Amino acid sequence: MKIAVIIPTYNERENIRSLLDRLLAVTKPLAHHQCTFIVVDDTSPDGTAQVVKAYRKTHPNTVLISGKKEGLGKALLRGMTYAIDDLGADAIAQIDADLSHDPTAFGKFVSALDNGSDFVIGSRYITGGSIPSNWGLHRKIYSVLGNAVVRYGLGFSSVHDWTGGYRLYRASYAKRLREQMNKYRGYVFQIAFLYKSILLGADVAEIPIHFSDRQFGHSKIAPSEYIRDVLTFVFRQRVKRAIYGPFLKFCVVGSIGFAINTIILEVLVTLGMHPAWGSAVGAECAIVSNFLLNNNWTFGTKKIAGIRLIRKFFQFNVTSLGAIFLQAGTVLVGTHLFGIQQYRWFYVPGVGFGLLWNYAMYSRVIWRQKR
Ligand SMILES: Nc1nc2c(ncn2[C@@H]2O[C@H](COP(=O)(O)OP(=O)(O)OP(=O)(O)O)[C@@H](O)[C@H]2O)c(=O)[nH]1
Ligand SMILES: [Mg+2]
Repeated sequence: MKIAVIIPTYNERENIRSLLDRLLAVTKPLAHHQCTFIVVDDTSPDGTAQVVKAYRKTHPNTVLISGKKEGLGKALLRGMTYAIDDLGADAIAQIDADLSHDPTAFGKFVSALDNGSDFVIGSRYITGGSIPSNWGLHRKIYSVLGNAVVRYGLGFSSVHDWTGGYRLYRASYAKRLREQMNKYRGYVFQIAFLYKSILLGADVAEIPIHFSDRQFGHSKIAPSEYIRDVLTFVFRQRVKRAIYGPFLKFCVVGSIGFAINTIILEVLVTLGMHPAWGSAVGAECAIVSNFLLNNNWTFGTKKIAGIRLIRKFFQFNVTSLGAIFLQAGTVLVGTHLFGIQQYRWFYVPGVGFGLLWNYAMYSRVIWRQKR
């Protein structure tokens, strides 16, 4: 397998040679794998590029890509593009240049890929992994909390470390995602790339790593910009998933149900039926339509079949009562406080509460994902 190892550098003159030496030592014995090291340097003022150029003379499997400073994400993307287009790599690795990531762990990453994983990440937050014990409390909290926000915010809690930059993945993910990755210029690139790979179905493996503080040079991360980018990313993705996910379909199904309810009521009243009965028949027809459409479309991936269908349909009717109570309760409280004429002001939020209730019941009870 051809592995391209991307090493982004900005002012890493004191670290880069040592990292390359150590990486070479651990990758040499890897039979069946051919590694190329791509240093992506943003014309570091400290002369990192000169060190790499000198190193290349005796180590031809080292490549230097120089560019202007546009952020870590842009640098990683340049490295990916070179790995795909120029090297024809099968797998791509990323490692920080500041020796925070231990190169001796790299063999475990390769084994995990050999064993069938698609995306291997170095993890500080699983058993066997760690962050530096000498970090102050605020830095530990910042690191753990930041990671937790991403982990739970994006809703893939089985992956423990989202913000690290030590990874190895199949090049196919970089090929499929590189166009979309263009918009993530900074450190959020790491999170976005992992997230999008998971959405494409990547099987993630985590290797415990000890993260050590850099000894030379300075951190380039700008905390306020990073926090803003991460929160924006997590929020946007959740909204996107909510809009394009089952919720939108649920609303469409609900609207069809509402139309069925209204039409049947009007037809039956025209035929001479009492509106109360017409309304009840219409409501039950809407419930049947909602149940079938939700089962086949909204929650089609968790479709209920066979004899369970009858039990679940009964459950569906019972949970729908909750929405009716919420709607009626809101109207009751509102009219009690502000007078009967104001009922429309409370009918609308009442319908909204009922909608949320139904969605929660359908997704968490009726069409609950079996674990
Ligand atoms: N080419 C390039 N590399 C960058 C840029 N920003 C950071 N890097 C590199 O990305 C890696 C991680 O950056 P660090 O500044 O160490 O950030 P960090 O490891 O997330 O944070 P610390 O825990 O403070 O070290 C290092 O190898 C940096 O040299 C950039 O704009 N361009
Ligand atoms: Mg670092």
